[in-house]
Amino acid sequence: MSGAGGAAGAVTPFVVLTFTIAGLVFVAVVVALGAALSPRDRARSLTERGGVRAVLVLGGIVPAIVVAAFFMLSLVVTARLTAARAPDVAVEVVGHQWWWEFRYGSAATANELHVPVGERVELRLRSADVIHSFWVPALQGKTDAVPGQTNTMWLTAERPGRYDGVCAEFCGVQHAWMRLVVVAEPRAVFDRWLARQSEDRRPPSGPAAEGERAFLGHVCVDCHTIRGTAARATVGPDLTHLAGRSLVGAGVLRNDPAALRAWIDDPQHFKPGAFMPAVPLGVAERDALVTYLGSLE
Ligand code: HEC
Ligand SMILES: [Cu+2]
Repeated sequence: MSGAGGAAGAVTPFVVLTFTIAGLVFVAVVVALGAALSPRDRARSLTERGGVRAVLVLGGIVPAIVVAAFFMLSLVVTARLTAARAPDVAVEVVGHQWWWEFRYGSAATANELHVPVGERVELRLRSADVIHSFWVPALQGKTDAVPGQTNTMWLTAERPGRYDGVCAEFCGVQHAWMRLVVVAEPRAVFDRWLARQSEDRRPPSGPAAEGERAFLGHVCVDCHTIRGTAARATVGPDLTHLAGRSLVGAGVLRNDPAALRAWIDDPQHFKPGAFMPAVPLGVAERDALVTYLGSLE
């Protein structure tokens, strides 16, 4: 058991305590059973042995105290999990078949959730299609993203690092490739990242400018947004700062030029059934496109 989040930190000691007390009770019951079965006592009745009082105390009062104590403690732990403290950062999370959209105000990104270390991050979960479930085991329990409703959860990453997450509710053929990563970084790094994400794309030059023309001249523009250009569609991930992400296709590929080329040539090879078609492109055009996408930092 290794938790790295505020929520996991509250639950882990409770789980350990529960198992410890349950273990002690188990041992006590086995010892009492052994004593009750001892042959020299068999001849006498339960009443003669003072058994009625023992049953009342050990079988009634003591368990009542233990259960009541657990109940109180679970209320305290639950209160820690749901404490109505104002969040430091709020992110809108939208589950799509089969990728995650993360919106920070006007900035949008995909599959890579940046958070500042040690701060309380509120996630407002929605779905664009079917039921998904957002789960980053090291940080927090899972919460469903349900169409037509907003579910709220929160998490806090106590240590900087990358924490893997998945969709935990079967949502169609590519459910298994609906992964995500939480990147927890110091506040200053997070602020720089967020400021960058909120900007439009930097106007490209050279082959990248050719790539932008190719992007805008093909159907890419019907599904994707690149802020600062005419591409404003929201069927697929926002690509404005694609080059700053480590994953492509919700974890199916790492983000590098070779992988981007392969993805654009044939997304269906990597994610059969995903809602991005292979778009017929000339080789020069495709390579310019990859250069362009690689420049979108
Ligand atoms: C019919 C809509 C559609 C069209 C057309 C389309 N895409 Fe996509 N694209 C998507 C969807 C949906 C995804 C997410 C796939 C997934 O991960 O399941 C995606 C993913 C991507 C990704 C990976 C983004 C990420 O963060 O994982 C890139 C890069 C991309 N598309 C580029 C392009 C380019 C370039 C074109 C034009 C040649 C294009 N797309 C055409 C819908 C489309
Ligand atoms: Cu899903």
